[in-house]
Amino acid sequence: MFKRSIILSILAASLAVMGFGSSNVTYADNEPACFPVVRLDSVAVLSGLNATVTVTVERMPHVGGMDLVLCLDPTMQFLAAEPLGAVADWEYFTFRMSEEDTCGGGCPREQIRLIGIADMPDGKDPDPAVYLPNGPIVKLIFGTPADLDYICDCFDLRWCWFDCGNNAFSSPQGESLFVAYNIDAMLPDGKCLETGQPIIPSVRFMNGKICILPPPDGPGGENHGDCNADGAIDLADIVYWLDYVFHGGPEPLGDHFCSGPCRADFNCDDRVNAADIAALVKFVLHQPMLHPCAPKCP
Ligand SMILES: [Ca+2]
Ligand SMILES: [Ca+2]
Ligand SMILES: [Ca+2]
Repeated sequence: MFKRSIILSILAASLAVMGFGSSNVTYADNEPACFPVVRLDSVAVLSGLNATVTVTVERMPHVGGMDLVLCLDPTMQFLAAEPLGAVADWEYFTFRMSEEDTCGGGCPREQIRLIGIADMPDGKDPDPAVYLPNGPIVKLIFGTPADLDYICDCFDLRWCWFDCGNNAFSSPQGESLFVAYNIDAMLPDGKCLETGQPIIPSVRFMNGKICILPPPDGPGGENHGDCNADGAIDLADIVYWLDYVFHGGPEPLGDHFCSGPCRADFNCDDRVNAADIAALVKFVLHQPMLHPCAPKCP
């Protein structure tokens, strides 16, 4: 039932884009603040590490399928997408990527398409709860460049539209599509509003970004916390620090970069105190995180 209707709705959208059908537009009558939201995270990640960006849905009515398209700067390397929450229990989920230039030249962009269908024609019905996928729905994983030229740069992740069926959720029976509340601005040719398919412009799509943090090995920074001067910051340094400060153990080994007490001063505030061991423990247990002495972005 549903699968047939989603196929019909896709067909209807295609026919509509080709100019068939009559105007049949339904506008949501609530305030934009109450509209369903589809949101991309903004995240910051150390240069060269993978960035995880979550797609989150809020206030969405019951839906049975989605077709989402986002565009990103090719500097970010898209690696994978994984369904989350209710969408992880949908019967079909796939992602595709394309590097084709769909904007007429001169604007290289990469596109990621996320397609999900709650109920496929496999004789099984999904749990009714999957039709209400509010919360995180997809995890996107990107590789970031290790190139120092990108330090402190941010790269946009934007929802993008090439035709009416992009960035749309279908109703559970597939008879209508929930699209961007401002779809006429996203597809300025107005084609989407002229389709014969019931579309409900109601969803607020919010963009995200990935920002690249400086590496934690700024001048001298890597020495702060390396109490045993072996070039790594790990559990042994916590032990060394505790012994030095609380049990009268030996001073950390200094060098011309960083004196002994300098190495115990993990957070670079020129004092050795409890704040250093707290930050050091957090750093060792929760790496990768930014070293407190790393150069900061403006
Ligand atoms: Ca099924
Ligand atoms: Ca060490
Ligand atoms: Ca300190």
